[in-house]
Amino acid sequence: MPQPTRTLILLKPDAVQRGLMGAVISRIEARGLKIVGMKLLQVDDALAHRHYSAHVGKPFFPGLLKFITSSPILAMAVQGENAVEVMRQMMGATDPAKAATGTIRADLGLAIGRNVIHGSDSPESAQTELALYFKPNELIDWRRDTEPWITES
Ligand code: IDP
Ligand code: MG
Repeated sequence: MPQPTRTLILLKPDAVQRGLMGAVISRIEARGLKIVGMKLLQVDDALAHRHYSAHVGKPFFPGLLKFITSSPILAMAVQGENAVEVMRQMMGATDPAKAATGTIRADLGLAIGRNVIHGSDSPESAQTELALYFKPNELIDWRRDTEPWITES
């Protein structure tokens, strides 16, 4: 039986401003994934540079930095079997115009620079990214009584 893993999900400033937090959270809950941490926060320049260190220097980085620090985000730790991969599939391709219909980015977004959601791209980056946003005691290992109706484990 696959062990549950955790991933970092951010509802970006566009999602918060557009009132889409509930719509995205509903999809995550309905899929059977479990939210084990949640925080509304304002990303500052330092955190943005750490989170997007791989993109510093790219042509779109200044715009990305301005966008991600422009307004609050909702950070979530999401847990479940293959949570990283499942969330990436649910999110869809980086550019909402190219994302498959039915994915969060395709259904709720139009432009690559306003693509609603971030999700870690590997279990390793999930560990690193979760530590940027959450202290260990802010992640709650709670028992969900519907678990046997969602997985066989
Ligand atoms: P991902 O979010 O699907 O993992 P990455 O390539 O890691 O995509 O890029 C990180 C974020 O940078 C994207 O989600 C998007 O907000 C922004 N971004 C990436 N490429 C572009 C671009 O070409 N123009 C504008 N923003 C971009
Ligand atoms: Mg990425």
